[in-house]
Amino acid sequence: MHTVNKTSSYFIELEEKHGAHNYHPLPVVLEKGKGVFVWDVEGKKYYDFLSAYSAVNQGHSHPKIVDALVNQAQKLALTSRAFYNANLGEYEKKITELFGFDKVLPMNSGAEAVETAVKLARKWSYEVKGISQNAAKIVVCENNFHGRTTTIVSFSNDPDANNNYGPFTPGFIKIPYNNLKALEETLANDSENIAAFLVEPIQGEAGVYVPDEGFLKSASELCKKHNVLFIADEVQTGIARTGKLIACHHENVQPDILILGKALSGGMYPVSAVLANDEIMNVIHPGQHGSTFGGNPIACAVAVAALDVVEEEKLSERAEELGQLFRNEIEKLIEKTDLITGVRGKGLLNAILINDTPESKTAWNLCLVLRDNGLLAKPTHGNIIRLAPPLVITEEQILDCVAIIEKTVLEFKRN
Ligand code: IF1
Repeated sequence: MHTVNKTSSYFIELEEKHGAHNYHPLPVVLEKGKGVFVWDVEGKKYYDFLSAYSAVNQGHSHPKIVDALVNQAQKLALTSRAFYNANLGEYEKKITELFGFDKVLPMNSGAEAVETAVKLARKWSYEVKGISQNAAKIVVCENNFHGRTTTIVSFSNDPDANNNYGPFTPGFIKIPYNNLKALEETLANDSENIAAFLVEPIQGEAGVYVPDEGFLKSASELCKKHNVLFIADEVQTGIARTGKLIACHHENVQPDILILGKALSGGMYPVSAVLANDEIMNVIHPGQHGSTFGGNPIACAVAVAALDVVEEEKLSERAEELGQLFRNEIEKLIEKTDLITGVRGKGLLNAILINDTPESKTAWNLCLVLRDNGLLAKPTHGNIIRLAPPLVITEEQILDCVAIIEKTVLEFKRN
């Protein structure tokens, strides 16, 4: 049989020809991962500074999570929720105790969990708060990213995300992010019809935009005052990424509804969750929401292992400490170059701001050279490069990565 020499370009061409063009990946084809490293099909090794958008906080192929996956797959993969299974209850106990809620509703993708939170908040608002039928509104922020479903893109203001996907789901009010005055006015204006405020504690897609200190705390207090649910979308910021188990903990905020995904499984399997206390969660009764795969035995076993790793390896503390170190080192680099104008973030969710127009290709071109120098990262909106390694990275490796970034930046030639 004719053997194909399977190079990167072979795989890229296959995707180009047979896959929908809904992504524009950096040209690198990965086939292996271990801890903070990934390898391409030519065998070149890279530091992963995207971590699958913070899904792989525990590192690639963490042995404990792999074991959980393999063992459970060999035993029982899926029952549906038509029957009980022997993994779900223990997982539910673990996650609710860890995050401090009465109940969890298990789903699969982040977007599904956001949808679940929207449905839950609406139902609560009709049945507990007493909003009249179909009048409930949810306040969201400009430049949000909460996923790709029709309802979620209905309240996006990114034209790529929602152009020509209408008609859209009504019932959302958009206010500027990090703006307490706008929140206060909006709530005061119409508090009897507002069910919830949905917010990312740090806006990831918008370019790792960290709100002012105290914003989350004050926002949650405003919500409480107006009997409005504070919903935190911690799909990207949760599970130790920002130096705390969830980013809300930086301000001692306990959301009314907490949305988790991504690293809840260490990136091993699609596992998402919505957490709330009984007063809210108990509005959902049998048949009123669900998912074939939500809460399946593999998902539960994997998530328990992934959460164990976060605790055992003290990933929150690592993220906090190494994040400080990383930003300090990048600040030193900024002194030596005019290519980077700033670094911002929390824990190990950071971004560097590139000194060029949002339309220029400078950030993309820089990522290509970073790739050549052995570090993978991806630009986000407006010439910003997100830098988010797995949290199992060591201090020595962080410094090695800073050296790669420094070399790349200092040698970089704009074209
Ligand atoms: C893609 C961004 C990150 C999220 C928050 C819900 C979801 C996400 C806060 C939906 C997903 C993703 C999806 C990914 C790119 C990525 C992303 F750049 F688009 F914004 F991480 F920063 N809430 N974020 O960040 O979760 O349904 O995807 O599991 O390729 O679209 P999902």
